Amino acid sequence: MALKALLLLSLLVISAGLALAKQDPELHQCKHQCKHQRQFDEQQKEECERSCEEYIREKKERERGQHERRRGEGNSREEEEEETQREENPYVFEDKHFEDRVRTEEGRVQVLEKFTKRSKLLRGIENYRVAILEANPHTFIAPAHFDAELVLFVAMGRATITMVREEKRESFNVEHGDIVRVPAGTPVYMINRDENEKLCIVKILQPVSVPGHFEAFHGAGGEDPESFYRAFSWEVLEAALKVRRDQLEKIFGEQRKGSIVKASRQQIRAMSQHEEGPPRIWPFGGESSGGPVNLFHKHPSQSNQFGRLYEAHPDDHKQLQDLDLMVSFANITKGAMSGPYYNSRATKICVVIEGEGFFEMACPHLSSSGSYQKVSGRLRRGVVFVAPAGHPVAVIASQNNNLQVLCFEVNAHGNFRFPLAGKGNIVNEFEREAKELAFNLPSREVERIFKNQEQEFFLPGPTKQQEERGRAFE
Ligand SMILES: [Cu+2]
Repeated sequence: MALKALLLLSLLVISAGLALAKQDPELHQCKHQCKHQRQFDEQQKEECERSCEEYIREKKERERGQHERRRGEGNSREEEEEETQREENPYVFEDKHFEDRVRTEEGRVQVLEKFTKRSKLLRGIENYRVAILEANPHTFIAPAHFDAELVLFVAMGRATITMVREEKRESFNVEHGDIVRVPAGTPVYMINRDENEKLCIVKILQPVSVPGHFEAFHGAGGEDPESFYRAFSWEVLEAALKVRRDQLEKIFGEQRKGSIVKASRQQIRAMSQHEEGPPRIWPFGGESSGGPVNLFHKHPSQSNQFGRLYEAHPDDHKQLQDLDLMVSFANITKGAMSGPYYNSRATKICVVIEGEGFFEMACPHLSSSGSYQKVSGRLRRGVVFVAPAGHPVAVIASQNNNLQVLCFEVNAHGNFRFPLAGKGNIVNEFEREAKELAFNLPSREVERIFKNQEQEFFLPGPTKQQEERGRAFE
């Protein structure tokens, strides 16, 4: 009897232990951080842990609510099927797919989830991550290095970016359209030097340590951003920096404002004027030394009344060469579209910078019936979409606003764009017999469609867009 009771008791203990171990990893992490806030007393730590629990509970409730709403929506079988297809569309990312890495009163850094989180179809670009930094006017973004190769695009505002390269410091004043390469591990910091305008920087990162994951390492900091110096024992730090512990505690204990903070006008002026390194020479200042390239100072590679395309190719820019990355920017006139076309080798990762519209893409992977699935998505500021190599795609601007899209194209070397409409479309290149045989129609009829094309790449968009969009999305 006693033995049985003992057994029961130990079982209870074990299952309680299991329940604890199964704690939500995010909750665990949150509580862990509470425990390690050195400035908190015991009561504050408890409060902090309680707010963690509350946060997770609310989050779970929100998620449950969303799930139920979704389930409640579709009535007919068909609608339900469409719903699953939309959920399985792994090529479009919206607000909810971003996570705040940094959030202070003066700005934030949002990181997009791993491309493979929803579907393995994007494993070809698994080792790329997208992040967006936003900072208020006259702010300082704390020094850090990353275990990732980094390419920045200034989407809005004016910044000064400073990098430390082997004992020398280089600063660049950058503005809308500038592309900056930050090699992995390079200490980098920046300011928003504009007094009124927000700074918005879109980043693509290629992790070099843990595939698909990157971290920021802050040395100069305190509690927030937490300095990595603090991870060392006092003994080691005292020896390394040759100062006493109380001085160390002071220097690594003051900063609590986070990694984006307000700067004074004087500080901004001083930091944006002390530009070291080679001066900027038109069109791309300091480019040979790895400085910025401005996309908009280049000639557009495509330009007509329906849109403009700017491209920075790795063959032309050393900064992008080893990453095999092309950066492009399309400004599609309202009511017009780009494509349809496909990339021969490159996979496009696109971020909508301004405007609205939608895209359509043919994907054989998502279809169960052996044909092509039409993948589509509504586009507006901040939406990210991916067009893999070989996939025919068209991007359409709304009737009301131009659509501005920034794209990072991975595997750019040797890539060709094959137009599927417009002048120079692939069918036009076929000889007569091939047209006849492929379409099973007289070549005249095929040519009437594919030869009757005036524009290239940017084309007039559908006139019945409203209807089209209605069909594509809801
Ligand atoms: Cu596909």
